[in-house]
Amino acid sequence: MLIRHPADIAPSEITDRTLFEQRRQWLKTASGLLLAGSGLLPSIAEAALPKASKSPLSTNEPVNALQEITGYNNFYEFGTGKDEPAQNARSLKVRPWTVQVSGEVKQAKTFDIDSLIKQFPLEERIYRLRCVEGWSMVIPWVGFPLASLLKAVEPTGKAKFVAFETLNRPSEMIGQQSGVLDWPYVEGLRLDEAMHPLTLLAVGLYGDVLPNQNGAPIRLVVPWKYGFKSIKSIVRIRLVEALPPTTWNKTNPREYGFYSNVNPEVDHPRWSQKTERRIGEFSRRKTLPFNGYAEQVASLYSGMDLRRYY
Ligand SMILES: Nc1nc2c(c(=O)[nH]1)N[C@H]1C(S)=C(S)[C@@H](COP(=O)(O)O)O[C@H]1N2
Ligand SMILES: [Mo]
Repeated sequence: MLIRHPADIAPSEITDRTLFEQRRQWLKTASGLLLAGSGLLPSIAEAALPKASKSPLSTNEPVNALQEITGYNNFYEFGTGKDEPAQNARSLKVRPWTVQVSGEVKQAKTFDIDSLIKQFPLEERIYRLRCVEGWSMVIPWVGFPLASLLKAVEPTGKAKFVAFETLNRPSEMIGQQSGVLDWPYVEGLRLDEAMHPLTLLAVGLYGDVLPNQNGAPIRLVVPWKYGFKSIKSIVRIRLVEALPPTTWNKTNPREYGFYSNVNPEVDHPRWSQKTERRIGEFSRRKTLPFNGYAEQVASLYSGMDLRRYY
């Protein structure tokens, strides 16, 4: 179900947010802490995020319900079924966690996730997410621009692309015990795409820490590209000179290119991309060029043949 809300109320402030607050409050009580200490509850109380400011880059479309966002996922490290990540990702340990940023930079750094969350001011960004399979959601992310992190390591003049890597830990990521994809999952962006103000590193959603199935503790969100570009549970980011390999392009190059900008004019070889189903809705809606972000990002691709560079 979609939650309807007046444009002036952030969706994270209603309904599901109230549940989060209640859970947090309850964890602060003696019995709550006792249970949390016994490992019977997730450690939400310790892991709460600093306050996020509201971003003007948000869409004012109604957001999807928390249960939809956390119950219908693509995260092949935890199985290929939409409901499998919610079950299987519980085993993922997201602390300690570091993100190594290296390559063509003046200041290679390894960031501890908790200091990273404190270092960069958090924003709430409500974005549309369009999966290449033909469904979409509206998700209230919490995060900071990838550009902030990249500026902190000072890319050299040789840096042209950014390569991302997901954790490789088959003991906790049971999907990695199968050969359904080449592990670890890798993705990439051109440097100007990576530096674009819309490109987000998300550390939360609905005002709280990222659920494991959504890519905890830190994942990329590139709202004008098909969902698979938004790589989850990132441990490594490298600035590189040459176009980096990407998981879905390696798996099926005819169907998945490097750019993967949302484009209703370019059909997937096995289906049309002209329409999509917003999760929670019955009838399909039109897919917009660049997922509705054309005004902000189309200029990144001026002069490029987007049929060739799909
Ligand atoms: N590491 C990793 N990242 C991934 C995926 C995956 O299987 N593994 N699936 C992608 C796909 S196809 C989509 S549509 C989005 C889904 O994000 P969500 O589950 O948070 O909605 O994550 C992307 N990131
Ligand atoms: Mo997807």
